[in-house]
Amino acid sequence: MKNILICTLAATFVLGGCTAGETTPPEPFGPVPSERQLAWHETGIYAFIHLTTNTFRDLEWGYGDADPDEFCPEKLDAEQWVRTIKAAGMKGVIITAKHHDGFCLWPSEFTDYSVKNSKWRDGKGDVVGDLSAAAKKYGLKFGVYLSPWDRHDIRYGTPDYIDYYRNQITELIRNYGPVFEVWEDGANGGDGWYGGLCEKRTIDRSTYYDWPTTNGLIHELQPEACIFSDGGPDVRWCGNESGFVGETNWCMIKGKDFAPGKGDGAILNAGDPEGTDWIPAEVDVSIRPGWFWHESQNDKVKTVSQLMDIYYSSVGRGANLILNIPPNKDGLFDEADVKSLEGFGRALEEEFAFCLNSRISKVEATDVRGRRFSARKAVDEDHSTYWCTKDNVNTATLTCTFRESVTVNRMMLREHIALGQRIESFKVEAQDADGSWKEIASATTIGNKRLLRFEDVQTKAMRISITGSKACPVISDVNFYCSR
Ligand code: FUL
Repeated sequence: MKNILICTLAATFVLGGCTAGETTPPEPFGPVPSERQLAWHETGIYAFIHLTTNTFRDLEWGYGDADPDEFCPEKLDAEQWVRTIKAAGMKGVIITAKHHDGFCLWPSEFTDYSVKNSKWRDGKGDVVGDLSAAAKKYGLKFGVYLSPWDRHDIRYGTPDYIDYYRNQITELIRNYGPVFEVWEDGANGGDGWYGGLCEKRTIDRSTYYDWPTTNGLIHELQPEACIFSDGGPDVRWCGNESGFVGETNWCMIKGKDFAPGKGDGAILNAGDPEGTDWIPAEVDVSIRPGWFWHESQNDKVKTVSQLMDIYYSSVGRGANLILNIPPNKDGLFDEADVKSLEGFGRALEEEFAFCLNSRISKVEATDVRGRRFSARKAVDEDHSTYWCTKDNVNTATLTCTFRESVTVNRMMLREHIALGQRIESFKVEAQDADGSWKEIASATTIGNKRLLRFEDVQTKAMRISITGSKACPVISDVNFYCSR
């Protein structure tokens, strides 16, 4: 009896002042990410490794005719790569197991054109195996790039080649997994060695590979693996190789309009607010001008500040970043690349080391769905909780007052994307000593993450106004930082 009374009282208290629905989360809006995509969004930044016979021939696209003996990275040390990747603050690594030249960096049972027929380590070497083991040892996620275009193999262009491709992707996942991402490159078709026939071969990019079957196989073998290609199915290309996604970046596109090597670059860059499928953007860029190592580019390694700009225009706009670091002829990252990456790792840590949220004394919002979704949920440390307004309230303001005056120059905002991407525009203002509000920044989409950097602002209060949203805003994080 006593228990029943307490429960009744508690229920009355919780519901007091609320109408039904205020304590239930909003319905998902539009396309939403799958479990594997949600995990991918948390990965943020990872490394790309481009290595093959090209490295020894000073080439970007090998013709497919190099002798396996030319592949000879005498000092190859995958742990050196992985240590550097970790020091740069990256969470994973993807390797070109086979690039367009067709040479396989693992001893595949489905071709002779691989490390097993190279004099490197007497044919006993296995670059993919070494890297997968090093990644496990150091706690990095691991992924594979298997070029759909193969300029070496005589089967390329025939149905047999599709079996070959599927056998190899199966072999890679089974022997070296778990993999978090599989990269299906769009570059395709043209001239090549093709078993010595040295000719031009053209395929139909939309039909030749029968991608739905291959992708189904990958997902069956490795349900956690996100598949990257120009148009997904899980992750899309950002439309350029220069290191940026659109200032406005929606995670949605109409997947049916795309295939590897086929699609509208502008849509890939910005996404499509009316898109029917959740296919977020990945920004792929190299630390050097080329994807492969070239001695002539040793003095063209991107600086810490260039890498930071790329970080803000990729991760900072809600995309993921895959940064390529090509090993040299010895099979090692060059000193210049290591120096830049270590510096970048330190800079990244310093950038967000000093969070000011613990100094917030009061958080108010112009609308709150219910106590479970209070304004405070946006500034707590828990990414899984969020501030949310009532249905149909699509504009709102969140005001944070600090205990004492603080210096702010960085911000991070995140939507709770499990319920869809909603916000179209927002602005940030700081309160002046005289009580008036001054605009500090404004931007469009938020999505998984939006990073802002601005000049030092000395203030006792900041407010964020959602000025446009497709449905009630659902915000999991609003973090303020002071970077020195
Ligand atoms: C492109 C390829 O042609 C380049 O060689 C490189 O692998 C890059 C990541 O993708 O499409």
